[in-house]
Amino acid sequence: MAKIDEVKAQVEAGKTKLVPGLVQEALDGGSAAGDILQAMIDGMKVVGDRFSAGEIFVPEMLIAAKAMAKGVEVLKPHLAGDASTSLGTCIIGTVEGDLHDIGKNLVSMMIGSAGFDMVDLGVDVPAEKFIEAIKETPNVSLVACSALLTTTMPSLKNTVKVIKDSGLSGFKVIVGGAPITQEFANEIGADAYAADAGAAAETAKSMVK
Ligand code: B1M
Repeated sequence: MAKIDEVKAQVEAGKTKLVPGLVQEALDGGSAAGDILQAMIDGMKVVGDRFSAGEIFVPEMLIAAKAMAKGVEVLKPHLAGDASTSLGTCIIGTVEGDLHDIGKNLVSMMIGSAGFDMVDLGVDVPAEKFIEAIKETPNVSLVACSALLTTTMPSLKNTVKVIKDSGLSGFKVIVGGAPITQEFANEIGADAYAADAGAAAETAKSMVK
């Protein structure tokens, strides 16, 4: 089995201890960091599909997520660029009610590497906490909100509304996550939508420059 396929298989199996070494071996073997990342994302898709089919349960999803997070740690220096100018501060978080953070962490890493200073509020972040952070943080140029569940799309909508209604200004709001679409982003009044972490970084840069 090719190393990159092993990475995918061991993410699916939730082999937290094996994945970092396999990622390193894949890098050493010449695989591109982006391809290794995609293999892990594909592995998580398989995990999600198995969960939907009732073949596995939340603990297995959680273990697979931990394995992927360990693999991403190894990939980090190879994915992130070295932006020298600051484009201001980006406040990022997963919205209230939602505990998924792997995608948000990748988006944070890529936006950070595009030249933003990052303030990561974590997961399950109430709209009011975004507001507090915007008020307390100097030079905020971007607020990034992630949502991974269809059931937390209303929470994302509320978050954007609370931010927009707050009267605070000087920054843009970008949203994303698996169930989110450009159409939904438009509907809830976000300034931008990105489908993945790379697009989020590109969009973030173009919005504040
Ligand atoms: Co959950 N989960 N989960 N889960 N989970 C999904 C999302 C699901 C699709 C699985 C499935 O059923 N097939 C499903 C959602 C179905 C739906 O909403 N229609 C689901 C469910 C149902 C649930 C629970 C409700 C299960 C339960 O308890 N019965 C529960 C909810 C908990 C909660 O949040 N309140 C739950 C729990 C969990 C775990 C905690 C066990 C774990 C998360 C651990 C963690 O994140 N630390 C987990 C996992 C691992 C998954 C899957 C398998 C993988 C998610 C992931 O990390 N993907 C997922 C299935 C899947 O996604 N295929 C699933 C890899 C990651 C890189 O992709 O997060 O999509 P993603 O991020 C992408 C893009 O979306 C985008 O960029 C990233 C990549 O470049 N993006 C942005 C993300 N944020 C962005 C922000 C942006 C721009 C782009 O701008 C700001």
